[in-house]
Amino acid sequence: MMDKSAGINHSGTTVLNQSYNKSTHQAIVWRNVILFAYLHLAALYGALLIFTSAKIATTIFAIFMYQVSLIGITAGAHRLWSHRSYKAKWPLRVILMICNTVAFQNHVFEWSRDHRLHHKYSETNADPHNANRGFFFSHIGWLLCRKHPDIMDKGRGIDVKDLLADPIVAFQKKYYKFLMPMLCFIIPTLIPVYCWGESWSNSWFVAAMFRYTFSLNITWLVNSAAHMWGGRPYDRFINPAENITVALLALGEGWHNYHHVFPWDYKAAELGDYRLNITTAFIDFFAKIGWAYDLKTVSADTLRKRMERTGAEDKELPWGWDDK
Ligand code: ST9
Ligand code: ZN
Ligand code: ZN
Repeated sequence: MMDKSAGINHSGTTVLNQSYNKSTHQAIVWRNVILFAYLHLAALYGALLIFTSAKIATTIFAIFMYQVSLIGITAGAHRLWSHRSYKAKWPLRVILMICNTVAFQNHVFEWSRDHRLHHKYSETNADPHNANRGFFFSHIGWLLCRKHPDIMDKGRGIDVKDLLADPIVAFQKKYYKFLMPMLCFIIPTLIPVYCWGESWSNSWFVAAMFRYTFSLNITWLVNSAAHMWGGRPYDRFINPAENITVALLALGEGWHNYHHVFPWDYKAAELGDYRLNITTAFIDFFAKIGWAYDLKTVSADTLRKRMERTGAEDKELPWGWDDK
């Protein structure tokens, strides 16, 4: 059932009560507070080890694994499974599922269900990481407390049948408790030790703790920074913004004003500039060999009309516009 205060904004997003209802108590989950505190302290120690005792191969490996894991989020959970912005044959879906498991951001089913909710009820209590509650909440705070009741309520109306119908998503969901520790923590710790003689401690703190915590924070920046800072050339009435720094770090996911206006575009950006959108290069490569197909995008005419109707009045141009 729709709230009495509900309406539709310019992006077709359902708008509920925009302000956070402080009377709803969301209990703090102390287990998560402790685990995330450990994770961040361990990551800081890992960063110190990078500059003191870790082998260069271990640092390169950590950077590589960060990119691999984020591709599983950007090209996998996000552009493929949450938005169906392109189709992928089963070998590519298997690769993406493996990369996604390395990222440990919950399995694809949970990630995509919550992400569809984020788009439909942006910046409301039904948005899991409601940016109207500030930087801390939208960045990490939402993972430290119980979900707002509106999330369960509105979440029941989100169609997730397509996700469960994908046997690769169902397989990952079923075996996540085994696959996730193996791929996110155990194997990335074993490789540096057995392949180039790294110490156990350096391997754990750099290739597992630092790499994982860094990847999480980059992803969370899309929810926090890219919902606050940047230009709004496509829709000036919404918070999501074009954030170059986030785009660079998050493999092309910082063009968030565009993405919230046109979530079905496989580029998640207007421009297909590979330098600031590695994920698009990845999908285009697989399209060339036929494993990715039916890539959806937005016509120049639709784009122009939308910018004229709702774009920022100062017509601030997105980065790289001149390259067109
Ligand atoms: C992590 C996730 O970090 C990061 C996601 C980032 C998302 C970014 C998205 C925006 C970016 C856009 C561009 C993307 C590009 C990415 C860039 C990358 C470079 N609908 O959850 P529970 C029901 S994870 C319907 O336990 P609690 C359901 O029955 C880090 N129903 O709620 C559910 O059971 P089940 C590692 C829903 O108890 C039940 O409620 N992971 C919905 O309030 C209980 O659900 C962690 O640290 C819904 N939407 O607990 C774990 N939701 O699921 C963190 C729930 O079985 N999470 N239900 O069907 C937790 O510990 C808990 O979820 C909690 C809430 C404490 C936060
Ligand atoms: Zn968003
Ligand atoms: Zn999205």
